[in-house]
Amino acid sequence: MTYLAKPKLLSADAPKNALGYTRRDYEGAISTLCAGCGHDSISASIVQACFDLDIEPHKVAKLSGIGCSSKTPDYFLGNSHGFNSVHGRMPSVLTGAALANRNLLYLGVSGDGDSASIGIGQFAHAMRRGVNMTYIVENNGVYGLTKGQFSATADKGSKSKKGVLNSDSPIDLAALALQLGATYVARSFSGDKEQLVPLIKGALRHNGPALIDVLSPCVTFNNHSGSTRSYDYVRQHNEAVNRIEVILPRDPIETSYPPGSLRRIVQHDGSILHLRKLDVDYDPSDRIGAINHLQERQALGEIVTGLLYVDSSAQDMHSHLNTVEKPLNQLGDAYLCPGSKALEALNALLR
Ligand SMILES: Cc1ncc(C[n+]2csc(CCOP(=O)(O)OP(=O)(O)O)c2C)c(N)n1
Ligand code: SF4
Ligand SMILES: [Mg+2]
Repeated sequence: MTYLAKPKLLSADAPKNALGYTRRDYEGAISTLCAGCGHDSISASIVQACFDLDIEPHKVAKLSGIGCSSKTPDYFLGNSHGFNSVHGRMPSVLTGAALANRNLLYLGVSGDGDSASIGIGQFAHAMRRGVNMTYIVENNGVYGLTKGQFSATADKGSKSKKGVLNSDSPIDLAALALQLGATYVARSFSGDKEQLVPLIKGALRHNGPALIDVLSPCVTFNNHSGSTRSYDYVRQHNEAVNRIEVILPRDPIETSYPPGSLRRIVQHDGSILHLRKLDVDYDPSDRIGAINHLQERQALGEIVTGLLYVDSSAQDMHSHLNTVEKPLNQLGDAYLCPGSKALEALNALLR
């Protein structure tokens, strides 16, 4: 039952972060998803990333659409702001919230149906407008909540649980985000926490639209042979281009990677992404190269994961629109009603 809070039984030596919080302080209600659902592992990775980054829970706004994936914000960050919107509409609701108050950290959680089917237009505009958000798609290739119909990310030729072949071409949300102007694009797998947690951390510290497409098997409707979103299939076809480590400005810069295999990227807030290259030719600052790489490898049946693209000097929607720094609900009367003289001058400008 989602309204049942988790019991707060804690061992006295549970690790605490710099704010004095334990991991439990970043958790939410008890999950009602099927046991083994990939989405629960993503929730656990979000909890870990926020704990590690010492994020104040009340500074986070988590928004979602409709679907099993979109239910998950109830299961993490129980002390944060949350809004469960309409199917496919999370990006516009989040954009509005971000425009009204830029002082929160925006986390959008969605499904492949929510983002690539009904919400594809909203997804596209959030990416191209530069909304400063971490956008996580929990991608299982099906509409889990409505019992397993193919979604728009399902591979052509993949088989449903009942043996029906999907005849439509898939939408690759990471490739689309690259084309639309997202400034941090990654792909990962719910079963690879070691890869996913740092990717979420890097996205949360990024200034601009950060998309993480996370392959997240649906154990109930899409985990059979013939599916290209099953645990076995993703494990067998996963080709990571790099592994990242996120170092905050306060942390000592230590790394166990041999220097030749390392690339260092400084984000706008001073955090450092250490990228251990696994594919020597892969360059995560080359947008076109990233698009080509995804398409080439997809044609070979590979699932490319890792940090696919990052623009560390990205500007977000607020700087594009030159918006006011203060949250709108904190603007006083004097600012909002500058008086009749100022209004006359403004009207004169528009005549
Ligand atoms: C406007 C509207 N159309 C259709 C639905 C029915 N519906 C609910 S969830 C869903 C699909 C969810 O799929 P996805 O986003 O992939 O999430 P998953 O359950 O797979 O995590 C659909 C079609 C709805 N709730 N609202
Ligand atoms: S139906 Fe699929 S996506 Fe939904 S909770 Fe169950 S395993 Fe997860
Ligand atoms: Mg889905």
